[in-house]
Amino acid sequence: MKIDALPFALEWDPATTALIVIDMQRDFIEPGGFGATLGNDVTLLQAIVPATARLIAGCRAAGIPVIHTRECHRPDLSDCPPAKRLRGSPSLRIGDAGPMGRVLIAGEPGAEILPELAPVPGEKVIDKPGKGAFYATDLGTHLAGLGIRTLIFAGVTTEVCVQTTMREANDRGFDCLLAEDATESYFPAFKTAAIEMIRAQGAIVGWTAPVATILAAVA
Ligand code: TIU
Repeated sequence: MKIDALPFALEWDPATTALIVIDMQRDFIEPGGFGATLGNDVTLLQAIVPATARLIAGCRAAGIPVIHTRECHRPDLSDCPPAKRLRGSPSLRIGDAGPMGRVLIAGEPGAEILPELAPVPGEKVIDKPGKGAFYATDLGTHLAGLGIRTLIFAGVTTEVCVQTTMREANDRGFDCLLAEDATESYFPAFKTAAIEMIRAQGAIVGWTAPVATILAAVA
């Protein structure tokens, strides 16, 4: 089968495809969380929630596995490098107490996935300490167990955790497709640039397509 993607049609098989939804957590999308502590306008990210929900629903209906990731750290911060926690001058550092609990800590309200996009029973949820979802997680083993060869990507932020994970996946031999309107950045110019650099040079990192195009192919 083919998806009408850019820079050219993507050949794929729904039986060996999974959807990865990256870090659609309150900490990145609601005021008072990690994204806001870094000085970002988090409201920009809220716009992709409906399209992301449609993509998740369409994949579920087609039997395509949905995998969710959460960027977060253990309460004792043993998996948070000091270089990450101490960098810059955020209003609150990772592990500090904020309005949604301790910033970017597993089990705290801010680390939870938005209720509209919440995993359903049986869906894999991967807590990751890095920007890439393969680093220090069992994602690679999980995908190998499922026989997955193609990955559809959604989530935030486009040029940070989404692009890092796509690059990791590309090096591991997966064909990667980014859902253009189910991903967002705090910096619109970075989203545009990330999408262009992903599909440049003959899909050097992967493909991109709108959610409606992906859903038409999945249905
Ligand atoms: N800051 C930023 O743009 N992103 C992150 O820190 N993590 C993710 O992208 N999930």
